[in-house]
Amino acid sequence: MDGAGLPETRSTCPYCGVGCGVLLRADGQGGLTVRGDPDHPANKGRLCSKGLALGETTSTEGRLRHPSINGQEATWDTALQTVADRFSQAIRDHGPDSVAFYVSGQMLTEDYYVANKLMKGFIGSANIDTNSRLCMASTVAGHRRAFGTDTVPGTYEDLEQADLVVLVGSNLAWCHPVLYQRLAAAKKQRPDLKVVVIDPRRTATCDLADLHLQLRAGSDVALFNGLLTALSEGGAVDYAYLSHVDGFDTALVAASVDRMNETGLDRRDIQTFFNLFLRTNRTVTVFSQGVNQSSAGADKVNAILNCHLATGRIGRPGMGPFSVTGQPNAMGGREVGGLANMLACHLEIENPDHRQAVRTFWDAPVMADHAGLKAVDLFRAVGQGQIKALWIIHTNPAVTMPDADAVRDAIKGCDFTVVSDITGATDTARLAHVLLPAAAWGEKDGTVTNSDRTISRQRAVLSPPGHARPDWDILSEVGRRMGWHKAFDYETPAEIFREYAALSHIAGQFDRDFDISALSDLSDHGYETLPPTRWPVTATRQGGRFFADGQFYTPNGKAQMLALQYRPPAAKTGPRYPFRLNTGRIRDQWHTMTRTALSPRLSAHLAEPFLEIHPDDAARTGLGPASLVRVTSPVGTAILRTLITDRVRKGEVFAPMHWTSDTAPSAQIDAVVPDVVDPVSGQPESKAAVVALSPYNAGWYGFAVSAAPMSPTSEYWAMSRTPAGWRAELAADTVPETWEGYGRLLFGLTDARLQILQDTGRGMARLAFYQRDTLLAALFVARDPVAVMRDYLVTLPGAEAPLVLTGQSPANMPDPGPIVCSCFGVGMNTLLAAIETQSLTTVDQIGAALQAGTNCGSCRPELTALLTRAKVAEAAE
Ligand SMILES: Nc1nc2c(c(=O)[nH]1)N[C@H]1C(S)=C(S)[C@@H](COP(=O)(O)OP(=O)(O)OC[C@H]3O[C@@H](n4cnc5c(=O)[nH]c(N)nc54)[C@H](O)[C@@H]3O)O[C@H]1N2
Ligand SMILES: Nc1nc2c(c(=O)[nH]1)N[C@H]1C(S)=C(S)[C@@H](COP(=O)(O)OP(=O)(O)OC[C@H]3O[C@@H](n4cnc5c(=O)[nH]c(N)nc54)[C@H](O)[C@@H]3O)O[C@H]1N2
Ligand code: SF4
Ligand SMILES: [Mo]
Repeated sequence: MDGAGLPETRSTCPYCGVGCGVLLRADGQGGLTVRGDPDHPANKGRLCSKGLALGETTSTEGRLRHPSINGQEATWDTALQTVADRFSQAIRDHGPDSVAFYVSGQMLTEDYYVANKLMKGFIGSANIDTNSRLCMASTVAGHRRAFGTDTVPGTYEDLEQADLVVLVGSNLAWCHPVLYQRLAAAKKQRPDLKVVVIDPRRTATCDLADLHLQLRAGSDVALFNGLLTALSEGGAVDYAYLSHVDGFDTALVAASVDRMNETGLDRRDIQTFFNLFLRTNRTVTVFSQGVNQSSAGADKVNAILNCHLATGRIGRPGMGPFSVTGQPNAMGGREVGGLANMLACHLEIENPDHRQAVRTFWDAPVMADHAGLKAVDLFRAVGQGQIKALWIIHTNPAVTMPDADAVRDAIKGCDFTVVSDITGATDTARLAHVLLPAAAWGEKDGTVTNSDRTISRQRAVLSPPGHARPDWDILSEVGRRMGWHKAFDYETPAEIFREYAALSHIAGQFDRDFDISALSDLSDHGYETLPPTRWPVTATRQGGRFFADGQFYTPNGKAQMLALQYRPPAAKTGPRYPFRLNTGRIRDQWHTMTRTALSPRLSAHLAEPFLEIHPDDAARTGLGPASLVRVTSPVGTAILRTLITDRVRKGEVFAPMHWTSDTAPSAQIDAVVPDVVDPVSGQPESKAAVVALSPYNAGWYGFAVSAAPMSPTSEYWAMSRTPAGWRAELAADTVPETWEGYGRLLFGLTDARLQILQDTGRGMARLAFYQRDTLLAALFVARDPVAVMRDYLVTLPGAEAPLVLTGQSPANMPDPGPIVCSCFGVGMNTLLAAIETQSLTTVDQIGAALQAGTNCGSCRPELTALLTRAKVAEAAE
């Protein structure tokens, strides 16, 4: 309870793998207030911008309320029977491997458990793979090769206790913001804590870095092989610990082939990094998608693990390799056997004893006896007609799989596709034969595991809209209707969790590390009140770290170092495709934006898709500031806004992954990324496509604001939400017959009063639509990218705004500029003005003056960058 007197419910944030605890209070009318849970070990009360905006994203607007079959509303009874019948029929006619599930690291452990049990134990196929294949598969493979198990050895506290934190391919400031804040706080307290960032881009995370190694994309193995050699030559090898490790000598021989020129880094910077690593015992190496999403992803992981094994810096306070997970339950999915090549509880599908034990435990009729198709192969098989029935749950592969257009075509061509989602407005949901409404976060109960093995409860505080049901419940009922009544007779998630915990006891008997058997007799009340709990949880052990004792889970109990050779990314740049395309995330959006884009605050940070390009490359490609650029790869094309910046290396460009047909149809970046995968892990190389760039010179450019959603049709458009409605960027080749006609169609305003200003000779038009004096919508058109005060104009729809057509704010109402602090809505112009007029020199002073950066803190790296910019400008004067 807090001051307001209403009870608060503890739950867990549904976004990133930090797994922050939240305190939720429903207002009884569908609204929700959210604050950080001071007692949760992951965040101790902190939240980032996305977590804080959760209350703005739980409205039932746009939610699926009932099942549908071929677009027609259907009852649950008909829909579920159709799913069960069509899957059963495909299995009868074509065998168990003719069906597949594609699921998600955002599902609850209980959802995952039921899906996995149904596919692997009852249907008898392992054709269940998850979007974690695009996310964590290389780490899973690397961990298993080195440790014999997929286990993160350490805990979050290690980042705070370390003397050196190396961040490899991780934009922690934007993607794991609360963990970043914990690290920033530790560094502030103990400035001797050094941070090294290894990333081809200068990201917001570099704000904290003592050293940024801006290496060439894909060259991490060359760098870490060099490091292993330096550790050996510099006397940092822990020979006592090596008695627990095989493969040191061969790994060292392979590593001694010097390929460090491939990194493109200055040798002195490399040496600085090596020296730091050499002399710092308490070292944590955090890694993420810059490592995993690579055709050498598993090798990159093992190159990092090699260095930690050789120095014995593993599983001890402040020491260890640390893969941070992306999705809220990426870790839980790995534990519960969500990947096509695993069984539940770290048991292995290739191991007949493991299979038999699971089969007996489940009393399963048939057990999958070989690994199933991994995501990319799975959708290829769908495309080739080998999969007759496909069920996609909690993920949007038509947007996020590589070669996304081919994936979309494959799904479209599948005989029978089921999609479970919370909204029907996704590129994948639109392709479903049967569309099932899922209960969303905040409406259902279950567990998730975060990056440091802490299992936390998500709890329901809202009612699902219409007939929506939790995923575990939908899956269980299909299992029952397929004839396995007893095995899927679950009534609560607690029952599922207890069964899962009991299964982990068997895993313990096979000497697997994932053992939570002490939770197998948890009462319903115990489940309801389960506090955050780090596994293992057995009669004799709870939580802690792994591997300091030298006990591994390989057949001979020793860790394995690997002999690794640097391999460049699969696609080669050349005259035809001279640029390397890196892709990733932005601070305030989550993947395909089905939830975060509902929040105007989150949408204000970066409202449009963009391509970061170095100034020299922009000049030689003929790209001006804010112009549009066409990005073409061997598989597809996209149009993006040019963002000229020296944050990227020459020859490398970066685009975010978030936009879809609903938000910016020509900016879907996975249409450009080919489906090349790592041969070991099957994880796609999402960050190293090769592309050609050319200016997209449109016939006209437009900027529009509106109180209601718009219906753009132009070649290029990008639309996002604002506090007053919507905004859109537009561009197209052909000038419409009349701007009035175009505007009325765009805004759906047939009779509204129009104010128009036109100069046909200069290709300029400005239109404002009113109801009486209230502005409904406005459109600004020019022959070049439109220069108007966007951040002022977006505030006007719904207001009395007689003077819109100037496109400028009146002198007494300065344009705040693009939003930097989304908590308090503070724009860049406001910040720069205050920095100058009030001579602010620190982020804390900015906070005192404008509040910016004082709530969630996610924008603090950007505030530092603005201070630096202001200082540079002053020095230049
Ligand atoms: N705001 C936000 N946060 C998120 C998410 C989100 O959608 N939005 N998604 C969550 C999920 S599922 C995930 S998996 C995580 C991902 O978290 P991160 O991995 O931190 O995020 P990315 O932006 O995908 O990529 C990280 C960095 O890898 C760099 N990189 C690219 N190629 C290379 C390379 O060859 N070597 C090295 N060393 N670096 C390289 C990129 O420049 C980029 O800055 O974020 C989670 N958190
Ligand atoms: N180019 C490029 N591509 C990438 C990446 C990259 O860095 N670059 N990153 C990859 C990575 S790491 C990841 S994790 C993936 C993520 O990619 P996806 O998982 O495909 O993206 P999301 O937008 O998170 O999709 C989640 C879907 O689940 C729905 N949903 C929300 N809540 C529920 C619920 O409770 N139940 C059900 N059934 N549905 C729900 C949402 O509406 C949404 O449609 O993208 C991958 N693709
Ligand atoms: S860091 Fe932000 S997105 Fe990640 S779990 Fe915490 S509040 Fe949620
Ligand atoms: Mo991910």
